[in-house]
Amino acid sequence: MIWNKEIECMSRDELSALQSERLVKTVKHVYDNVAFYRKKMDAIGLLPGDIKGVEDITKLPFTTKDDLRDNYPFGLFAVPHSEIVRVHASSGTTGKATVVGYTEKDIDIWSECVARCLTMAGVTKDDIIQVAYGYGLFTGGLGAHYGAEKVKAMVVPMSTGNSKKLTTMMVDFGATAIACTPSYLLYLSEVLEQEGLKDKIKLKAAICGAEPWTEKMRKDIESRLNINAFDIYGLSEVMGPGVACDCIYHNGLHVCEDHFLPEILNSDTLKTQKQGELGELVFTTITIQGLPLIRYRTKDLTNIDYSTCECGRTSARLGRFKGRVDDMLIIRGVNIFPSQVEAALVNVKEVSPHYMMIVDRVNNLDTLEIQVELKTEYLTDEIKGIEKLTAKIGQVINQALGISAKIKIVEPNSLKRSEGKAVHVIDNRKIF
Ligand code: DLL
Repeated sequence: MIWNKEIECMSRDELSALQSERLVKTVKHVYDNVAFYRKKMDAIGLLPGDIKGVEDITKLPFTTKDDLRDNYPFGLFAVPHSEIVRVHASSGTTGKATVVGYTEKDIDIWSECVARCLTMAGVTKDDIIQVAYGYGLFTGGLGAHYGAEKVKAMVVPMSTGNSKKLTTMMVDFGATAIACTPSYLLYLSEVLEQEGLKDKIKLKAAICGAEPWTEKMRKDIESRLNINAFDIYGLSEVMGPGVACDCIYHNGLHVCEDHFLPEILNSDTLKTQKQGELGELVFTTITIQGLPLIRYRTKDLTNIDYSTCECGRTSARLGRFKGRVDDMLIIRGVNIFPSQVEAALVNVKEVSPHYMMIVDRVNNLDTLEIQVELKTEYLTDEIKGIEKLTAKIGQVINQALGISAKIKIVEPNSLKRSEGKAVHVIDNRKIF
């Protein structure tokens, strides 16, 4: 089933005309209402009138996560606060969150996009869907929730955390769909097995995203639970989940291109890659009012295919994500930059700024250990003192990252020093 046939199956020419019209409006909107963009455009002598259509996109300046952080919290909003009905936030590179604001219309657009994705996954008003992304500042929970209500499914807002309750309700309610991270779904499949509930579920589809996963992992989930698993993509800055999703043919993720204009660029030269070539995904939002973004560098690596899909949709399809250009990690669905650990540790006087993050996946759950070096002057044999310090650092890290980590205090000068770029992460999950 297709949620919005007129748009999703529009001819590429018609779509391009629509995108051009919307891009022109967006550029004027940001020039008139966001000092940051006005300054950037003035600096290169670009006027809104110079942008006549999508073919002019490369004339526009880029936006990065740092720009959002530098304008924290509301500096890039393009409407007065009275027009904003909701905010969400995600991790910034050094502690400060990036904050996103939505007008009522933005929330409608978001729900429409998620509704399209859920429809690709076969979810209808007859389904019972458990939303097991986190609710709160993270966009996953509420984003999926509103989209699921839009398709008029029965929504069970589980959020994350209580896996036994979730699996029990999955059986008792006869849930037919679930939206959560792929690693959490693998974990849930184990819980179902342990609880002897696996044969009792009615699940048909899972809409998984928020972190990288492989085609092998998708197939593994499908065979373990006897369901169809779909890949949904999005990022808070550009709305949240629902920017793109794969259909029943699992041949790339259909972008909601009438709202988000994708480009794939070589991240060194910033030149457009050829169709099919791997590069950095860049988005320009063309209908968003609250926080419109021009050429936002997602730092996600993928490729694009503009051919019509077997399902009939004409929207461009993104290949499975192949990693990131920067050092952002996604641990238990939470975005983490090593620099956040560094920023947190400088506040702990007993330890040096040398640290190592060891990421792994045990029983399908991500684990994070942070090894921290004690300063020589605080070296002690007293176990109680070390335990206290470990707990203190644990708290500091939890506050900074939003997830817990196992803290291991190590002896002064024991962590390997690097001669080139410091290596702060060992990721044993081997996702890519
Ligand atoms: O993760 C939004 C979301 C929620 C997407 C629920 C899908 C489902 P952020 O926390 O801002 O937003 O993280 C965005 O997560 O730039 C990617 O690096 C990664 N990511 C999201 N979806 C996928 C996916 C949400 N399907 C960052 N495959 C993005 C690979 C993904 N990576």
